[in-house]
Amino acid sequence: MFKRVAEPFRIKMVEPLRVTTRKEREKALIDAGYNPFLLKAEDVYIDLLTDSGTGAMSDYQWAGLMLGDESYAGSKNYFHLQNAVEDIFGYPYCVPTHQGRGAEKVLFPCLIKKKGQFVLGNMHFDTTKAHIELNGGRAVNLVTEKAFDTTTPYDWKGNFDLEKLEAFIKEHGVESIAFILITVTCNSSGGQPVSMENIRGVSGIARKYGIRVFMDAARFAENAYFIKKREKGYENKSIKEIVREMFSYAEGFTMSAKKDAIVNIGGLIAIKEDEELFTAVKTNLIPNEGFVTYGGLAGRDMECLARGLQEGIKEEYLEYRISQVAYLGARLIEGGVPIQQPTGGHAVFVDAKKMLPHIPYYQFPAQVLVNELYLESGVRAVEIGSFLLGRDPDTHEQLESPLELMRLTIPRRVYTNDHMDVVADALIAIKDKAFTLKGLEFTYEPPVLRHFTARLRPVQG
Ligand code: P70
Repeated sequence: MFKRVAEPFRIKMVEPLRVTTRKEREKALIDAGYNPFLLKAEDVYIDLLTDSGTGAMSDYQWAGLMLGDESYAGSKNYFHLQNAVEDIFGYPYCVPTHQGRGAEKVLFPCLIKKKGQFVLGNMHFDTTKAHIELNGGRAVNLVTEKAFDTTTPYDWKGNFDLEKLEAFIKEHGVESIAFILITVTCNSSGGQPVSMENIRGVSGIARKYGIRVFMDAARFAENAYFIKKREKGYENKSIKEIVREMFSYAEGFTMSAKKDAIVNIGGLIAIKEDEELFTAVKTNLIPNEGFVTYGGLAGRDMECLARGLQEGIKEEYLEYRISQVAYLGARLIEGGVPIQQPTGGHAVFVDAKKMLPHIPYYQFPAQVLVNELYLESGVRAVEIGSFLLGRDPDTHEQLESPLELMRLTIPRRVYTNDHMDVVADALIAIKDKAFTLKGLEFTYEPPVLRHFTARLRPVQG
């Protein structure tokens, strides 16, 4: 029996949900062109599209909103934020940004010096890849092959393949590499953690060749929790001690604070010791995001963020958080639904290739599953597979993703395990009729980032 962990909070305010009929959902999905990004949120019962900016703030964070110092320059909330960053990560230099991609847009041009330089990652998230490419760089994924075998559990499916990393550096030469970016946890491989040993290994190789290391820190606290639970020698360390060590191996980070810092909007760039780099960041921040002490956020947003960073590393919160995701995973495994194993930090990833083997990648099996889950139960998930991957920029051929996944992304402190049961029951019911489901084809396909606005229909005939 799975041991459920009760919420380490009680509920002070509620937001009613609307339950729709199947008929209403059928109409809503047709109106949305079979693309749940285009649904009205009020037509969704349980929204598992993303864990980004969808968390519930605490009473302490909401109280912080009233303490916003909305001065253009030198807001006291900026200094609270800076103190929190220094306290948790040990980095003295930081600036806020409006969200993660804002941080990427400001930092990356300071690091990519020549056109065509590589940015080596475990697995870059798509906005990250986009900002690398917009700055003339090339994004390279070097995640362990074990990540692509969903049925065999492995504790560290976010790890770099260190042999591949060193081989790549030797083959292409140090000059061709702009920097290394470690994404914790690794979103694209299933919210999977990177071990401390692996982070240390990456940093060792980087030091040997004189390459800089940065972190994509969106889910840093969930990664630290996995290290505490799974890695020998860390069981008695605090989350903060683990975070400190993780970040001691890097020179700086970008962060979408909409995840582990539990705010609805916000991002960060922080730097350990390179004052020259920090000056370049500040210079680039001003025309893009705003002055250095607000970077696209209101004073009140910075206060919530400073408080959220501290709440996000509390162990009793992380234990509840990770165990809720694991609970949904356990229910699905028990019901015979194939998922990426073990479950990750922020989401359960259902293997649609295994569940709908009769639908080829170019008819988007995971998107078919997302749509059927919505019809069955009003739950909205998101496709992470060939639909999201898109076409080869040169040949325009549809690319085949190594994994066809449906991501059930769990917002923080928002839903209960009873909601998780609704999701699990719906998917288990779908499993038995999966063979009747049909693939999808485009009726409208935008040229870039098509998955957000594309329109589809079931294949005809
Ligand atoms: C998600 C969202 C954002 C993200 C990330 C990592 C590791 C940077 C960013 C950018 C985006 C999303 C995807 C599908 C549906 C809705 C939203 N991830 N690095 O859900 O940060 O969004 O703040 O600019 O995961 O995974 P930001």
